Amino acid sequence: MSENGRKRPNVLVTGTPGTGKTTTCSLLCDATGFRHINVGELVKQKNLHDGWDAEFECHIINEDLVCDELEDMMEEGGNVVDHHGCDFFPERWFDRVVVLQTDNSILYDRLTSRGYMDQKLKNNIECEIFQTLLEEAHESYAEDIIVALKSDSVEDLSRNVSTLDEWIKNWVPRSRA
Ligand code: DAT
Repeated sequence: MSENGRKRPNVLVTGTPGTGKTTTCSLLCDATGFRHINVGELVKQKNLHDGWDAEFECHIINEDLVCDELEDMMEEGGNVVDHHGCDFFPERWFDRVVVLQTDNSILYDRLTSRGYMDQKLKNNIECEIFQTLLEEAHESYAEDIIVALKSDSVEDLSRNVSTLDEWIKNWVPRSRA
């Protein structure tokens, strides 16, 4: 059991690129006043990486540097963390892990309009087909804190934000062990 003394919860929003993490997190943070931590942006801003991966066309994240950077904020609580991976964060950081999922044809259109092509497009579509992030979440966090939410439409988006907003408002801090 978590021995954390946070007064506000931390939520992780994960999923394949294009499933709507950043959009969902922004709206959720507008509604709750929580801090939106976009890990990809943070890595770029603070140089928390070990260079550029030409094959996958992304920065090679230095996971230790990211965790060091976030530790104090996570201890405080009140964070919504937005990232397309979830297996390198300490398990104790999160009270809720949300995996966004999108229908493949919808995701395909979102990623192509973002300019993804060839291998990068294929890798991301496969990531969604194989439910890679859901599996990663199940391997990394307790079953009862994980929730998979469909993110195909604007209706899904607003429902997901309301559901998470409601969950945050009803969250009760755990007492220290
Ligand atoms: P991610 O942060 O997972 O990469 P995003 O929030 O940048 O995704 O969203 C990608 C694009 O899709 C962006 O143009 C907004 C749109 N979008 C996201 N979620 C959506 C939803 N549930 N319904 C319709 N459009 C959505």
